Amino acid sequence: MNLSRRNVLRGTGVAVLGVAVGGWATACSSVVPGATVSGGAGNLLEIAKSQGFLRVGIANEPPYTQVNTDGTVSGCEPDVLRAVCQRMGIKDIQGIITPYESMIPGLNANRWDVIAAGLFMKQSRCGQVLYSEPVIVSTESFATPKGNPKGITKVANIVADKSLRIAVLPGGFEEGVLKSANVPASQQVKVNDGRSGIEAVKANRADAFMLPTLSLRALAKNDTSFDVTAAVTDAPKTGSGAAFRKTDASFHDAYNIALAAFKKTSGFSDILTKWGFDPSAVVGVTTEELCKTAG
Ligand code: 6CS
Repeated sequence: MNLSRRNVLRGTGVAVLGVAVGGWATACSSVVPGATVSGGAGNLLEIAKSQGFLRVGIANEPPYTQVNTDGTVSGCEPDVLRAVCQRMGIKDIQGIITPYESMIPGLNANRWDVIAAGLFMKQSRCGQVLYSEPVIVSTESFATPKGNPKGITKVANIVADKSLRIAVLPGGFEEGVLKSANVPASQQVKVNDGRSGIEAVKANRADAFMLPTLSLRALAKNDTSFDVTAAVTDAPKTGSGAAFRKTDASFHDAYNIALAAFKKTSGFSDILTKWGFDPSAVVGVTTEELCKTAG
């Protein structure tokens, strides 16, 4: 099987495993041949080295993750993961696209062996996986109709006006922010991805769509029909890194050592800058700090 960077599979919220066919997966019930299904036996590094790839749970939400039309996996987090894996003797990564809410369950069910998707750190997630040290720090924003007619710039606006409807991804960090602010489900419009969130605003099914600032700006590059607010000041700082199973602590520790060395190279700052992230923003930020975020 061609394990070039063209291998991308599509996972869903259910136990879907695919056979990589050098591009988009076709769902089937069998385990993917050559999958690093380490089974949590703690030997992930050996398996990944011998098979030449690590299976990674991703979304497709530039600039955090991006699946190109030729099937290559990119985006800030997969590019950093690939570079660090190569420093560890693992040739490449194989992406499986899955919703954010399925990333941790899929990891712990051995459908993939790492998450590198901008799955922002917070208490509930940090309790279920082992996050590497952070790779990116970023912010949240709202997409609104042109001119932001309802003046939505903060979570507090949504709390104060019960008529406002906010689109969010199910199980996403933004849903957790609204939940922490006691915004009822009746004010939340669940959408599957960035594009459908924008469509919900354009169709007036939502008054705004909450997503990371850089993701909304990426969507706005191809669609000038909506506005993107400045960073939401009453949402927590978001940050993420690779996430591993708790049973892969030895891989996690080795990854952190390789990541720390990579962060000192221009290769790290080049990747972040290429995708629009500020490499200096993550300096001094720790997983311990980001895992204190409520939710
Ligand atoms: O961590 C999350 O759940 C959020 N992360 C990104 C990169 N996009 C939306 C998602 O809700």
